Amino acid sequence: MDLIPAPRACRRVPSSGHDRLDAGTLLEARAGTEGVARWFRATIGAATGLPFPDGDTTDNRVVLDIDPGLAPEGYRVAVDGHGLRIQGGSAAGVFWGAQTFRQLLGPEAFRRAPVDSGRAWDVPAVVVEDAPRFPWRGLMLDVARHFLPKDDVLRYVDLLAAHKLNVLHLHLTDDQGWRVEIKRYPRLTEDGAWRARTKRGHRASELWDETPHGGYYTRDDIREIVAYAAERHVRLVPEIDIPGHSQAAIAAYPELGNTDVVDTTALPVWDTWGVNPNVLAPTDNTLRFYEGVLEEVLDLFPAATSPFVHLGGDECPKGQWKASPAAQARIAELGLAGEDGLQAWFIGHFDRWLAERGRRLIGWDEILEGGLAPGAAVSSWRGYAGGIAAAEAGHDVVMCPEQYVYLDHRQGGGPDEPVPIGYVRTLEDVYRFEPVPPGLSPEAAAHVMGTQANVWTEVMESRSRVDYQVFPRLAAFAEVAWSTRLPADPAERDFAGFERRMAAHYRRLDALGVDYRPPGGPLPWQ
Ligand code: TNX
Repeated sequence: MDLIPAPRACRRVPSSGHDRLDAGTLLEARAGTEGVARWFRATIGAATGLPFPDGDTTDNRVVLDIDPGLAPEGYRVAVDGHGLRIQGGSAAGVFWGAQTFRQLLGPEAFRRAPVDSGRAWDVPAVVVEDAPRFPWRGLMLDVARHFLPKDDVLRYVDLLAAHKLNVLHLHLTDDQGWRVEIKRYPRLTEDGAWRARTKRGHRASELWDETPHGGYYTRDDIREIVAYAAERHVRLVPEIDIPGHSQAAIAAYPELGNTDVVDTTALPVWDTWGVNPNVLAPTDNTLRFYEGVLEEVLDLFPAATSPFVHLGGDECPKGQWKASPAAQARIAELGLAGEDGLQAWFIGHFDRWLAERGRRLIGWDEILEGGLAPGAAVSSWRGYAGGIAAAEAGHDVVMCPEQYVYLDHRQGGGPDEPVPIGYVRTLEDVYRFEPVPPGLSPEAAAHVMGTQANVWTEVMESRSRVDYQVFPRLAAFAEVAWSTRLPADPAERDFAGFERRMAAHYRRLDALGVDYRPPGGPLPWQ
């Protein structure tokens, strides 16, 4: 059956006689599972061409049911002679069970229409019992460096859900583009969403693509993404990156920058990569501006599905603050510990501001510098160290060390690998990633909410290129994030066994139309 991610337990049972889907198969959606039933008909119904009418009058039926005795996201799929049952501890659990059920049906169940409408849909007689290891199983998409159109984001929600991943972190702003419409500051997208040209390649190349690049999500686009993700039990984490990585905002509203040391009216939306010196000025005007932005962000991303709001905090060079008399006066006036204190003051302000509105702040591990704000959670990207320090201090943590789960890094060492960023992270490297570092005390380990893979898109200008970088590594990552069966010691993980199961998973990805990197290496046209 080659399920990915591997479930906690899966056993074969004697065939029951009711382990086949056909035109007469009913779908009984018990209380609370109506959304899963909609997904089931729209997805498995479309792939099989079967109607799954509502009903409970025959044993030839699929039952969706919530069993509060199961873990919140846990599920049981039983094909054992009492109808086909998909039970979960919550609607989310039923949904993950339905995803497993789809894998049981074979790769054709991942298409959008039947390729052989006369075929039988046998379901193997099994009982699968399963529950995730971590509540935070995520992917970050950088839609700022290269805009990913709304339809592609919706498709990624489906791809995450198919791998039982439940967090999509959208990196919505950066030096090279602002991607979310903000009503009260229209220039953020009128000006800030467009750049004149794009640097091709990473460090090695000095070529620019002279074609303008841009795009942004309208408020209705965001609302659609939110509703679509909610139906698939994927939580969204919007990221508005401050106080660094902000040149697109400064290009649109020059007063946000350090105007006493740089002529910010001359700054364009940035057209190159790296760490940018043009950072936000530590003024009340900046705080009020971003409160205005965040009010709209909170309105667009409701608390129920976006309890966390990411405020970046990464890679903020302090040179302009050092040189700026206004910034130095601010440091003195507030009695802060130098420029690091100023960064902590920014983050601390919004930590309180978000808490007052029932949300939690999360930021990259640089927010530890100058003192962590009381409610803040940390995305640990520069290795484990920031995450360990935060967890030991009682803060929640998402482990996403670049050494394992940066999917912009190359997948192989060959010269023909299409994306040249930095280091090589193979499928096996990802499979051997352990989110909880050894030696963490049990209390600190309880603060590891989970893990996410990050996709920075400097050199991914198309959906196809993003697919190539994300897959197949996301399948290995999903197993790490979900499965309780993987040994904590990475050396003991059965990578060969995972690769054997991947043979079936590549057929699913083919049916889904994913442009993954083939096991033998890049395709000649990549
Ligand atoms: C570091 S990870 C960054 C990104 C880059 C990435 C490239 C992080 C919080 N900041 O701005 O895109 O490296 O790998």
